[in-house]
Amino acid sequence: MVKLLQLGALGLALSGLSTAVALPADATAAGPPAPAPPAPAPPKPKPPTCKGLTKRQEWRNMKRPDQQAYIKAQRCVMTSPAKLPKLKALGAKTRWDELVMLHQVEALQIHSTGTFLPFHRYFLHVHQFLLGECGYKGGLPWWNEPLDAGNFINSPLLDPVNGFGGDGTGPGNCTNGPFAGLTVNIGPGFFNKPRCVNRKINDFFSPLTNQTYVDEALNQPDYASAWVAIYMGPHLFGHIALAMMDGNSITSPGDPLFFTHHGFVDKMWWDWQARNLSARLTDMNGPNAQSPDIGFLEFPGGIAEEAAEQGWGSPSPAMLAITPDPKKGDNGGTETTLNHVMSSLGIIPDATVRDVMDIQGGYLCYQYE
Ligand SMILES: *[C@@H]1O[C@H](CO)[C@@H](O)[C@H](O)[C@H]1NC(C)=O
Ligand SMILES: *[C@@H]1O[C@H](CO)[C@@H](O)[C@H](O)[C@H]1NC(C)=O
Ligand SMILES: *[C@@H]1O[C@H](CO)[C@@H](O)[C@H](O)[C@H]1NC(C)=O
Ligand SMILES: [Cu+2]
Repeated sequence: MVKLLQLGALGLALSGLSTAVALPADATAAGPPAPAPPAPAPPKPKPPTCKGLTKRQEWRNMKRPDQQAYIKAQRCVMTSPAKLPKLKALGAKTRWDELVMLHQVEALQIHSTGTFLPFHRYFLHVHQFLLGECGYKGGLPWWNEPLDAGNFINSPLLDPVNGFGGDGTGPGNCTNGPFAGLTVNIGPGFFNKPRCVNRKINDFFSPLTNQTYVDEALNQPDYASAWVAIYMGPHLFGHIALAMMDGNSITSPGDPLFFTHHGFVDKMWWDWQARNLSARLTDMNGPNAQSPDIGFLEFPGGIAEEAAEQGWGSPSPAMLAITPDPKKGDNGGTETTLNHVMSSLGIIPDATVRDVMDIQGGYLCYQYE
């Protein structure tokens, strides 16, 4: 609880992130009316890059059969055998384990970094690919958390029949519903120990995902401040309020609910981008890997201290051997660029950050509604 209280204090400190919005000086104050400028040539229509857009709907707006089709495919991914020898060698037994292991192996380069948002956008795309292997053709669902802020416990997303199952109970905090009885073999931390799908809802922290905090993130003037505000704001507090997979930062994607939370996170980034698309389709920066002295922004101490304090352990030599170079594409620098290469360890081909900047840019073709 001490740790949670520290994080609560952090939430309060967050308000310091908000930036004063400078109002533009009134440029039309004086002078005679200027002659109307010649009408500019209409912009050339951009050639369409997407043939069709997949709709990502908020879970409760999906039709029942679509919800059930999603849950069925999700269960299929969780029970399909692993395919990739190098991930099997590290302990992945199912296709789902492979996805969770991807997040585990790259954990120290995809959190508290500029790559956080592009990587997790790519990660959702990898998830979509795996659901596709199991026959799912619809869009990924997302969770509009402000609708449930302060009352996650009663969210329709936690329905045991038409949702992801409810709050964890009993030893292990295992959830009921469609994922009860399934095993995740990856985590916690850098360990691999078979566990049930588990979570523990905390409505003391869920208010910190409400619209006030979303707006605060969306009002940031540039990517450098936006990714931090999203990461340390609704993203972090959603995780704390859900405590998915032992509340573990390294392997929380073991709970399928993770992907609805990260749909919400991805939508925040897109909504922020859409406020000034011409500038924000290329606005990218931030470290491409955690600094050893800082580690995860939300925990005190550096990587080594967190490994001990959080009980995460450290990546094994075998894990390190398959960990991608976090500088790949970045000209050997420590800053994330549009050419930064993101890897799914062979589940799908690598992609660059540039590929995922536009959710309708051709590599990705979806919209949020
Ligand atoms: C279940 O969740 C509670 C509250 O977060 C936690 O204290 C407890 O350790 C968890 N139990 C297990 C077995 O994970
Ligand atoms: C969000 O929660 C904070 C308290 O944590 C509260 O002050 C604020 O009014 C809430 N905003 C909304 C839109 O409910
Ligand atoms: C969009 O961003 C550019 C570059 O930062 C800026 O010059 C422009 O004023 C912005 N447009 C709007 C509508 O905010
Ligand atoms: Cu993550």
